[in-house]
Amino acid sequence: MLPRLYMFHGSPPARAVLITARAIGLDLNKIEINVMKGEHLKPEYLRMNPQHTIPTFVDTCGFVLWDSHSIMTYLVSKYAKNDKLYPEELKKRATINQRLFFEASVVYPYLRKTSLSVLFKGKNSLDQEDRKAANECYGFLESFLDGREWVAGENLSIADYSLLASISTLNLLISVDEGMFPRVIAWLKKCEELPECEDNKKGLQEMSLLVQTKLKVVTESMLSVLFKGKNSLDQEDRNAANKCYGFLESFLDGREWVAGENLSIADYSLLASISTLNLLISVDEEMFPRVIAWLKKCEELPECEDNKKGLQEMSLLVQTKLKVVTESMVNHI
Ligand SMILES: N[C@@H](CCC(=O)N[C@@H](CS)C(=O)NCC(=O)O)C(=O)O
Repeated sequence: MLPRLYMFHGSPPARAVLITARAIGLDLNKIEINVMKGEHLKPEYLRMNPQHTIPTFVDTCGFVLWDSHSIMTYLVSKYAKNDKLYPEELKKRATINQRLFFEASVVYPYLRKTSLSVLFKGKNSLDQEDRKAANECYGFLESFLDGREWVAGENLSIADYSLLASISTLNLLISVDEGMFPRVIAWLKKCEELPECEDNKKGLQEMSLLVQTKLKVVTESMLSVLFKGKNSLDQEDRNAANKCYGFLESFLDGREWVAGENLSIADYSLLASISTLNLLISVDEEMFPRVIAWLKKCEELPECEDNKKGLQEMSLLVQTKLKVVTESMVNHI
């Protein structure tokens, strides 16, 4: 029996996992998911991955994991013959993780937004603002590659695979300017020559299959309130926030903490953002009782003291920006 990967080739994160699997010689049972037909929203998929993202990985023992970055680190740690692609040495690993999070939190959200607007929302030209944002991603990457062979150092790593999948896709929409970003261009070429990156080419051709509706992330709502003069929150904001709370509620189903029976850094990460989002759009206790209980439990942890301090500062700031400060008032607008 082979581990299963639910995927489609157009999906950059799925491609990053395919490249990793090929690099370590792991055969996968690839199961194509058609997002256009909503196959990722069917109950059997949601039972596996309530966040309904692609890719989702199911190991031979039944262990389910999603998010390409988590899957890649797991595959190398479990199946690779050595740790070259994800070294155990602390600082090397930390740098690779930083690049992976850069992909997850900076490049991919932007790529997703832009490709959706072009492919499905009728946007038929990319403007200066789009180019500026893409160039910002390319610029960061250019600086990571300054004096380095690969994005996280002297050796090829899973961070290269992750960034290759998304940067090469973004490059289809807004091409990398060779004069401005020569190292990015050289790195893209080098990656494309790697035999394990074959699957990326195939996926790039299927780019038009990129379809999804993206959650509005915490930062998006926050930025619009703090810096873009938004002074009330509407139903669309509430829907997006509730979607986040809903995912979290399902992660907490039958679990003490967000990733299982034990407290982990995933709780700290989610606590910081969810408690902040809660300032803007409060978590409804009836709809999300587990999230409320988890927030309370986290708040009692001594190490979460700094979170409270930050929340107080943030809450003052938000209150001065939002005309209406309480959720009940928002609901009555
Ligand atoms: N950070 C995630 C992103 C996954 C993601 O958003 N995948 C898209 C396909 S490229 C998706 O699942 N879209 C459908 C949806 O979000 O409902 C990862 O790296 O796996």
